Amino acid sequence: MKPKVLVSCGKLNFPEDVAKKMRKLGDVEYVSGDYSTKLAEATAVLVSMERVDDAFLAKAPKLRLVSRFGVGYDTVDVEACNRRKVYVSYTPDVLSAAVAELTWALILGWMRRIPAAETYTRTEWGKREKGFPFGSDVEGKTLGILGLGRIGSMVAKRGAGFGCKLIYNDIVRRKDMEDEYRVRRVSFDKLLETSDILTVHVPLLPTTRHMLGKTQFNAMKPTALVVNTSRGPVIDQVALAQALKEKKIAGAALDVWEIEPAPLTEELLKMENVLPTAHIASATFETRRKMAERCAESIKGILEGKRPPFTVPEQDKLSF
Ligand code: 8YV
Repeated sequence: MKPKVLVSCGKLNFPEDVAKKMRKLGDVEYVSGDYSTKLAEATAVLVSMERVDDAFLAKAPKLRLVSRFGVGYDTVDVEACNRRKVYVSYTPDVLSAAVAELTWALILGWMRRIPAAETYTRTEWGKREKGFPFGSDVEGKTLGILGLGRIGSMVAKRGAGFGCKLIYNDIVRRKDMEDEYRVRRVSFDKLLETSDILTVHVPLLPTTRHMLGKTQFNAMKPTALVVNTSRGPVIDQVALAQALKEKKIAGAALDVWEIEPAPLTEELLKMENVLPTAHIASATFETRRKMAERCAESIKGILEGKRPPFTVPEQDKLSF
């Protein structure tokens, strides 16, 4: 009997032809909804945003690999995987450009009021009534980047092209980026005070949860825009809605949410100065295929009895 591989991210994300290449080595099954009973026989599982914790792993005694379809693996308890000798792989790098592009689409969309302009064009333009959607320049604005890692750096590079002043805050200094793109490292407080546009690119960790809340919004410019394409819980959404109502900041463009899918009752979805998207940052045909291929390489590795490539950094020195 061939080893069992479960794929929970659907055929759009993990195309049939990629799955086909693995079928010589394993029995690949697409799953959806609650697939916990199928875990009993699984050797590898490709996960989307579902939580992989002790309870999940307890149902999967034969599991050797959790392949995360994405770069963020806050949904996977890596320590629990280590205890059970299960590798965790992810898909860094291949999606950085797509996420940076969506970040810029949100920045430009909000600054130039594209959603309002679209509505105006479809409804009011011919009537020549009030409401012409004036926006703001991006050139010359200070772009504050919280987290200058793989994705933050790509956002900075594009920001240089748009003529922004670039500042960043990160626990790691990026001298290479400072030299090449004139991006200046500042304290977290300075980043909040100085940014016209603040864009978030940190992973979700205990130390970054609610990193932006009431105190931080109060410290920002009343004209500032906050953009988030990282993880919803990095921002305290209740505090954000309050800050927007009290005009402590001017707006937000959000691709990620504390609860996903964001419930339609969510206050931020009803605000005109919020530009919302549905966690689509990596959702391009090209990027999702690259992500699928990365996952397939890791799965192939485990099915061939090798150490899989693209394991998470916490497992760099581990071999099971
Ligand atoms: C999701 C992401 O993984 O890379 C990440 O961490 O958040 C996204 O690319 C993707 O939406 C499906 O799981």
